[in-house]
Amino acid sequence: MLLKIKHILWLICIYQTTTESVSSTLLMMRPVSGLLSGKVTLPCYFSINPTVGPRNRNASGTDYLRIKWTKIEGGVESTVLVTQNGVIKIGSGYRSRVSVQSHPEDIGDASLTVVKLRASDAGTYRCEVMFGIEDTQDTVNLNVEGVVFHYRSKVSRYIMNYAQAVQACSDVGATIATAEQLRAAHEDGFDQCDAGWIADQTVRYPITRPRPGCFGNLPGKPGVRSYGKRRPTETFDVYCYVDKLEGNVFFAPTMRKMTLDEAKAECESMNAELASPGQLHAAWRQGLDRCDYGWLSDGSARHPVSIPRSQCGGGLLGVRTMYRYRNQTGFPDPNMRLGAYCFKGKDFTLNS
Ligand SMILES: *[C@@H]1O[C@H](CO)[C@@H](O)[C@H](O)[C@H]1NC(C)=O
Ligand SMILES: CC(=O)N[C@H]1CO[C@H](CO)[C@@H](O)[C@@H]1O
Repeated sequence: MLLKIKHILWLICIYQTTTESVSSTLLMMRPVSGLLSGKVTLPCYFSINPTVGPRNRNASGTDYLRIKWTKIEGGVESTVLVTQNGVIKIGSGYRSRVSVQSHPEDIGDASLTVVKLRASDAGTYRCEVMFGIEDTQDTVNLNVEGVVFHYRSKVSRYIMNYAQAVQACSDVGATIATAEQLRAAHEDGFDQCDAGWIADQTVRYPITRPRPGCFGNLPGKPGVRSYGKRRPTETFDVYCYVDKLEGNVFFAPTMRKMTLDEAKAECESMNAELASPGQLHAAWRQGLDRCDYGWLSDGSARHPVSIPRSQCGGGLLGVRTMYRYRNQTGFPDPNMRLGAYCFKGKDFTLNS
């Protein structure tokens, strides 16, 4: 971290000594956080009162204004939005999701608003503004928090009515997902061939790899399938949503394999508790990667894969669930010996 800051400060020095004639700003990267399917504004400001030199005016007498937002990924910059004298161009993948103020030159504000946020929007963005004689650039990091996951009752498939589905998400440290959250997760590649309750009392499932048996109302096409609004007494699985993790999830550092009760005691011996499925999914989103199944607070056993490997989860990303039966139902026998995922809250005080 310190190295990074040093590097940036060093850049600022170089930049200022080599570009004396142009007044410029290059500020330090600041992270901005948004939530899945939510809205965020990436700040970028420029001076509307240049102090040096004649202003660079067009025939019409107005200052030439160009705003360019790009995303930097692996050293490659891709266009997010460019606006030049009132003409606006938007990169694919950002259509109807990004905008800037309609008259940025009046207030010196070239900030970018992004809506319907996806997890894949996270990363580094650069804004470049040319206005009159001014040439401003700035870089900002965006974090996107929030993850949608499928949840099935420990008893069997498709046995929760709407009220039980809402309760099930709450019991595992999450809330029932909204249709917007499921759509954003689908755009990031979420694929699950199981019908689940959504907050608006519809039943849906996200398919990115269309295949027989999962076509629903969209034969052959990727997209979120919908059964429409259902009676609250009908029974399905559920899609839950969890935003941020207020603490730490870790795999219990012991070589011992444990029953569910032993796993619980092991976490407690470290002033922690068994993590909930919601906490494990939030930790997975933050990069937790582990190939060992571990017990969780609801009595399920799962493990997070955030680095694809063929020998772990078949090269797929996500949180893998261990089922008792081949038809993917039932939680494992509590006497089975596994690892444990523990959770320790941020404000947890050690009272030994
Ligand atoms: C899944 O398999 C188990 C054991 O074979 C069986 O008892 C159960 O009824 C099956 N559940 C479903 C939903 O097919
Ligand atoms: C001097 C100057 O900035 N000229 C600009 C006037 O506007 C056109 C586009 O309408 C720009 O291409 C010029 O660079």
